Amino acid sequence: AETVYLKDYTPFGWQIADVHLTFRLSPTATRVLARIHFAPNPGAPKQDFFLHGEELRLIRAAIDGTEVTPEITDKGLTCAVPDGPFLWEAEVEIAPEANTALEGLYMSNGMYCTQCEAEGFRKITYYPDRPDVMAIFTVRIESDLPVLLSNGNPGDRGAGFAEWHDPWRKPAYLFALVAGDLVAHPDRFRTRSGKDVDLNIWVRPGDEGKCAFGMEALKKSMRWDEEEYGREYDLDVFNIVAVDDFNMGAMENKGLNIFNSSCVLASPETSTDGNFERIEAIIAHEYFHNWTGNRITCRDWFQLCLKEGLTVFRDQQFTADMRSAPVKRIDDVIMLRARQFPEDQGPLAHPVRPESFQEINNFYTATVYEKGAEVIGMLRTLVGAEAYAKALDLYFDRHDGDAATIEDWLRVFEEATGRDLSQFKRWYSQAGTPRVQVDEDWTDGTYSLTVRQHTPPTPGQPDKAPQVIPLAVGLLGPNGDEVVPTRVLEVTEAEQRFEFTGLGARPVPSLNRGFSAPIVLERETSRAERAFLLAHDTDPFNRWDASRELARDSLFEMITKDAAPDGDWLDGLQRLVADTTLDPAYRALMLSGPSQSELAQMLHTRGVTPDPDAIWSAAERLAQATAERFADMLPALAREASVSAAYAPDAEQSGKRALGSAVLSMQTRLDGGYAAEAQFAAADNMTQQLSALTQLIRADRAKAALAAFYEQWQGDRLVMDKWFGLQVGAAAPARAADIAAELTGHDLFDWKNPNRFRAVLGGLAMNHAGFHRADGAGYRLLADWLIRLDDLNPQTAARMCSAFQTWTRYDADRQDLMRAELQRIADKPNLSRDMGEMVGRILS
Ligand code: HT7
Ligand code: ZN
Repeated sequence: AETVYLKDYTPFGWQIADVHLTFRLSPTATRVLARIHFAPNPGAPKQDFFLHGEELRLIRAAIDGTEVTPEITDKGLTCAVPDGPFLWEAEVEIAPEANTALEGLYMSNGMYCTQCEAEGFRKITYYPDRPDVMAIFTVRIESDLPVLLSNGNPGDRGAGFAEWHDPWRKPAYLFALVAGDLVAHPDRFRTRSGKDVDLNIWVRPGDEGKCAFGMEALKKSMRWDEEEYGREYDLDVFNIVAVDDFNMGAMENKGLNIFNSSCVLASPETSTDGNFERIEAIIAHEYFHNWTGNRITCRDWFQLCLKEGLTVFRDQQFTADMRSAPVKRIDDVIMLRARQFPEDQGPLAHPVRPESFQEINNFYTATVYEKGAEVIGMLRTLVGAEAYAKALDLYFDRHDGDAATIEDWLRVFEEATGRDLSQFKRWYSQAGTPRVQVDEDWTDGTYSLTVRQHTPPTPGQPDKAPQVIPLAVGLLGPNGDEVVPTRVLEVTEAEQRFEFTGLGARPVPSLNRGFSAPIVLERETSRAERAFLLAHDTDPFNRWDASRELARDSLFEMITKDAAPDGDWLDGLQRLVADTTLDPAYRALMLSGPSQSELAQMLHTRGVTPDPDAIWSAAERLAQATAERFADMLPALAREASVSAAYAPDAEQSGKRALGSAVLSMQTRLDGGYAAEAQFAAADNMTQQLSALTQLIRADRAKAALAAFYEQWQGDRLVMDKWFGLQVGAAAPARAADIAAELTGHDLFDWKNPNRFRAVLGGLAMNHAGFHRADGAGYRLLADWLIRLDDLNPQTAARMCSAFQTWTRYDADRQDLMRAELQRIADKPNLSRDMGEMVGRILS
């Protein structure tokens, strides 16, 4: 397959004034008529007139009214065109019903919908399908379906048709169309300059009752963006549509966001607290794209982090403001370490701004999104909140309407602050997680820290230069008081020394507070010092991280030396969890141990080959020991966790329920499932119902509860995804692959639906010891299904290949088994470009 390089960027040879599209909808033979005014682009080199187009049947093409016969390949068409401006007309036929890849125009439960990012528009009509070609779109939809939607503001509407006009120039990836039998949950928002905006969440009849939360989240996002970033909404309407068949979470199409129904529909009975929080964040994320992504878009797909990193950073800030900032930071770092660190430390490592790709869909990664957001966070830490705001204002003023680059982004910071960001830019070009060693010295009342950094090699990047690392540091005195409040050390050299004077006694350092940089701290610290930080650190992130480190150390000893759990750590943990002045959500986080894949990663970095079964059994022993240790505290904690008010998915209540879930998990280890059965029977919300069901599965006592759950929820697609996913994800490792295999034969296992496919096969990949079962059954099952899915939906299949990305960490037998499965995928006839690239990189 062809590789595309950032260095080869060339502007398109023409500009587009306007695009008129007419859709005559039919499941098997939709006609798309395009009228596009092209004019030569004075800034571009001379080139052939090439329009992207895939899986299109060209009916007719004309230039300035004269029919033409372009040369057509499976990638697009070329055609001789006049020297000056011209009108391009084309009529094509497409079959949305046959589109199982869910890119372009496709059908989901009788509803037409589109997904054009990154390169789906070329499956709708011939077009320069690249983000730097921006145009004004006018759309006419002809169909008997009652609801016909597209981008922008509504125009004429009558029997069997509707027109839409988007006054803002946009790239084709932001185009959207929806047609179906839908009902609206309407509302209204008045912007701060007094403009009224009609808001709608469109859903299938029957789902109307699950829209209220999403609508509130949307209004909060709109207000927040005005208050925090000075950004106002810019159309008369904002529509959101819920779709059942969707490859990812949601899509920020201009004025017409399309959501995976799992990311917008919510009710207390069917959604967990975690679902509510995620929905609020995704609605915010897509809404924030209206400025960071839509008004200012990307010049090319290598600049994807320009919109995604920034928009993730903005949605993280939003959630921190709406809920608990420390809990949000810890959640985000857990996610980063679980998803981005393995990417950065394995064969799929790539820079936040990649320099080449075969299939851009493979680069919607944790590195581009989450590490991209960390890079923005570091920039803000380095320049300060005020300068950050000034730089953002300049960015919006200068680049509104542009297709911009990372260079444009960094330039506004340089101009707003007078800083030289050339070294900082390495965060965008160097892959890999920097390792930072810190040594301390205490001499004659001067405390010093010597910081050394290095970044291990990654594919194609053997040597790394030092990065700019904002290391937030605080110092604690021997009695636990903070003697030096948080200060940001700017580490720029491979080795650098920082001094602190005027201290009466040798302090204890609290390093990388708030996880100020996405690094791995390599520091030999005593358990006593970690326990001290667990007890005293004023930085909530580092207090949590100290506990996490102690848990990891204890598990390391348990796995490698069959040691007993660290009793001192459990003492410290008990003291913290008993502190009722602390947020229950924070205490619940303290009680959740490191995941098994995180432990595998820890063992690997410490030079030990991870044995998934040994990891699982150590984690079980530690959980049992923790439950026994906390036994006396459980009744008091359960009382504290109980909520008497009506269910609300807010931070306060969900924090209590999270603590309640942690208590139930310990209780189940002590009573074998008695309390969980009672909670399952009494639960009036999904959070408690599902946490009880999880514990019952873990206690191998879930038969009746699973049947009752099925009986109750078989008509609800989203809840049934939970039913499928949980049985595999929470299964005992020896049984996970068999259960997954059995569920793929269930009547309700619709493997063409990405949510259902991910529930079962993604659930298997998440069950660490289950997936890595020594006989290879987990690997085989996943590979079988990825091979099958590849013909239908390569994008989703390829994303799920990353389950194999850590294959070289494991023992020789498991490596052989995984390599064989990867090879089997690679050898599949007609393997998609998506899968070919992923498997090739993983095997390289
Ligand atoms: N910008 C979107 C990324 C995206 C996507 C979404 C749905 C289906 C396929 C997709 N390909 C790329 C989502 C976002 O980051 O907001
Ligand atoms: Zn996004």
